[in-house]
Amino acid sequence: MAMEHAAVLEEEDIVLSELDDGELVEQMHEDLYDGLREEIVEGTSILLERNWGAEKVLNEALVEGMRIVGIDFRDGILFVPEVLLAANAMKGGMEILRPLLSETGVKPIGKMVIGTVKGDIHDIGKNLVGMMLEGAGFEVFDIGINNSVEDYFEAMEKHRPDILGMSALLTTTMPYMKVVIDEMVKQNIRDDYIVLVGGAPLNEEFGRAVGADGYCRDAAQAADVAPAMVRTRRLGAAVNG
Ligand code: B1M
Repeated sequence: MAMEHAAVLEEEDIVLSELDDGELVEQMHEDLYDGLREEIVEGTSILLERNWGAEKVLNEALVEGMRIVGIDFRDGILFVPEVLLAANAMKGGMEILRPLLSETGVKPIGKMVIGTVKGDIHDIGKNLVGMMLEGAGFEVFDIGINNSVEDYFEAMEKHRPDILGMSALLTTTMPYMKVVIDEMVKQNIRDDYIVLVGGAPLNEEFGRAVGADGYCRDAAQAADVAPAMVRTRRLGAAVNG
């Protein structure tokens, strides 16, 4: 009890704005671990005030902190409720970064529908990809989590995107990407869209095996390849009449 009390006091004593950049980032990793949303929001704002770019805050403070949470979740040190709190804290920071990441002011260079596949409720990575694509000048339609073939088809029909993006974080849900792509082939619409897939358990080989046009390791890579793929496709369409 005395130890707990001391820890609370110690936490209360920390004034985030008085920490230097390195200490603050480290503290944010700890606060993310402890699921402290308010502190993450405050830390994010402080780093931005110190002229950190939104992408640097995202990668060094938030994504890195979440990576540590992931390791301890895997090793059975953290459990689902704690990880949910960490995810909620991360979302607090992401809400501040979102408009900055997408603040390009350029006319949309393409449209993307993105969603996590059926049976899978992980959405942090997918949200990041959406944000980065917005940042790269895309109009993004995020259809959320747990999407069936019908959900993806409905969104494609409604938004007519250049790209369909699918995310999966579980080895048990990633095969569903093939179900969606196979149905696109069956309905003769596969070639109407660029299909990009991503998520921690995937790799290039898996992307090829399910028949996607590309696999993206992370959000930055997605933001890199997506515009190039849309340009190439449009050029091809123009050349072929
Ligand atoms: Co889950 N979970 N989880 N989880 N969870 C993992 C994925 C796991 C690896 C943890 C572990 O054991 N180490 C493990 C999967 C093991 C496996 O399949 N082999 C796991 C498990 C087992 C589970 C449950 C089954 C646990 C349980 O209930 N027993 C359960 C499943 C629920 C379900 O989906 N049906 C579950 C639940 C949860 C929470 C709800 C608690 C929470 C999700 C909260 C949320 O998303 N709103 C959660 C979390 C947070 C994680 C970890 C810790 C972190 C995931 C994350 O957000 N990473 C994760 C461990 C880990 O991955 N380190 C884990 C940060 C994010 C920025 O990275 O999502 O990889 P990531 O996205 C990256 C890239 O992958 C890529 O870009 C993103 C940004 O750079 N990318 C794309 C992702 N999607 C893309 C799409 C694209 C392109 C790139 O398309 C164009």
